[in-house]
Amino acid sequence: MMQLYSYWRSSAAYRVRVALHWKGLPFEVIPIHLLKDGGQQHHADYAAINPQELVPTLIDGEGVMAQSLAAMEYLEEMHPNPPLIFGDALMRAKIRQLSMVIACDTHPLVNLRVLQHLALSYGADDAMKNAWYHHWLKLGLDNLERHAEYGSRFLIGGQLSMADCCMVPQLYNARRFQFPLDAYPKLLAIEAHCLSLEAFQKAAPEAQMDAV
Ligand SMILES: N[C@@H](CCC(=O)N[C@@H](CS)C(=O)NCC(=O)O)C(=O)O
Repeated sequence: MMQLYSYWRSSAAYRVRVALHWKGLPFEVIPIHLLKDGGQQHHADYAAINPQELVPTLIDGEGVMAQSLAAMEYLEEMHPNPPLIFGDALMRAKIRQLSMVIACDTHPLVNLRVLQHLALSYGADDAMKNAWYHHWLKLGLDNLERHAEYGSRFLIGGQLSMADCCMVPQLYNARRFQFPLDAYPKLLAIEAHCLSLEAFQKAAPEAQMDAV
């Protein structure tokens, strides 16, 4: 059985949890608490598995995969049905494009270690960290809202894709930081539909064994 090193509130781990559940793949969650004991991601035993000291890490037999997009692409190649990356070459590129708007150009700027660095090295208080977070999140979500279509149940292609697996966890994260979402009616409608699916319900932060 595969194993996933995960933290219940990690949006990157949430992406991979959705992909695993959507594909109906059994997996065991190994919780890594990102705040407790100085952050368990920095402990030597975990750093030996994932030298980037981030979650998630997906283990499949001898295979060890860090980076949520790489892990989802791996799952897609090993277990293509039901797909998360589908259609012709252009559609597949667009799915990756929308996924990367979140995973490459939004989330890395608002990640825990970035916010911690702003506070520790530049004296940013909570208000400053929030303003930083809101700035970068707005750019990412504005972009996805422009791509989404009214009445669509998913971000692209009329079916669940890797892009939805990236977008929905970021909206969860946005609420934690009191980011107003009224400007994103299309994304909210897609999110509502996704959250009605069993894969999202099982992958949701609150449904995790390490949720507090
Ligand atoms: N690009 C990575 C990002 C992984 C990442 O930043 N994970 C966060 C949680 S969402 C983390 O482990 N943060 C710990 C820290 O910042 O120390 C991926 O997609 O897997």
